[in-house]
Amino acid sequence: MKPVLLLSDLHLADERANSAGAFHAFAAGPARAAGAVYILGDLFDSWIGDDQLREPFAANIVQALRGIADAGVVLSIARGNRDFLLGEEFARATGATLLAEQAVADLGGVATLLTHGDELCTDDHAYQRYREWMRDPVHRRRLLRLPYRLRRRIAAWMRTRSRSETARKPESILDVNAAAVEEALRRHRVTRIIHGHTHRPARHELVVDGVRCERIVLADWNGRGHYLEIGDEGLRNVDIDG
Ligand SMILES: [Mn+2]
Repeated sequence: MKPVLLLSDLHLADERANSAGAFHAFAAGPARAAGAVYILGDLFDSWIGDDQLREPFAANIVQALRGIADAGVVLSIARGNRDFLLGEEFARATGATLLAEQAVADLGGVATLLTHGDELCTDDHAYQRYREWMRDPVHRRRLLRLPYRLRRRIAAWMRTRSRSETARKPESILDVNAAAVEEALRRHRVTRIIHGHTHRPARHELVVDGVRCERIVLADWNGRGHYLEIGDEGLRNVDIDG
C-alpha cells in the first residue's frame, strides 16, 4: 500500500522562505509517491480570498499542489483558522478536495477523524466567539466583498492581534479540551483523531467509554517541514529541510 501523508500548520508566507522551500521539496518528492496527502489546515499563514491566487507566492504553492494531484495522489485540504477563506477556486486550481471541518477517513484500515482542531479548544471562550462569527456565511460574504488591499490590511491586523492575545492567554486554555475530544470521537464512532492547530506535536492515548483511543497532534512548520506517514510499517514522523 502506498503511504498516506498528513501535515498541518505550515503557515506558508512570503517571508518564511525555509518553510516554502521545505514545502516545494515535499511536493516534488515524498508527496508524489504517496497514495494520499492530507493537509489539515493553516497551509497558508493567511488567505484573504481566492483572489490571492494571483499573488506570485500563492501561485507557486498552488502549482506545487497541482503537481501532487496530477501525479495521481488524492489530495485533501482542510481549512485552518488562518486560511478559513480557502474556496472553490483554490480547490479547482490545485485539484484538491476541501475537507469538511470534521472528516472521517480510512487511514491504513483505521477510521480516523481529521480536523484542524481549533473547534476543540473550547476553553478559549473569546476565540470560540470570534470563530462562530467568522463561520457565519453572511459575515464571510461581506468580508470577501471588501477590496483586496483592505482585506490584506485586516488580515495583518488580525495576525498581530492574535499573536498578542495568544501570548497573554494561559497555556492551558490554548490546548484542546478533553471533553470536546471525547465528544468528537464518540459522535463519529472512531478511535483515532489526528489534528493540528495547537503546535504541540504528540501522540496521546485516552480511553473513551472503555475503548482505547488515540489522539495524534501534527507538528507545525517552523523553518523545517514535518509530516506524519502512515504506511505498511505503521506511523512515522518525517522531517524535511528547506
Ligand atoms: Mn491553527
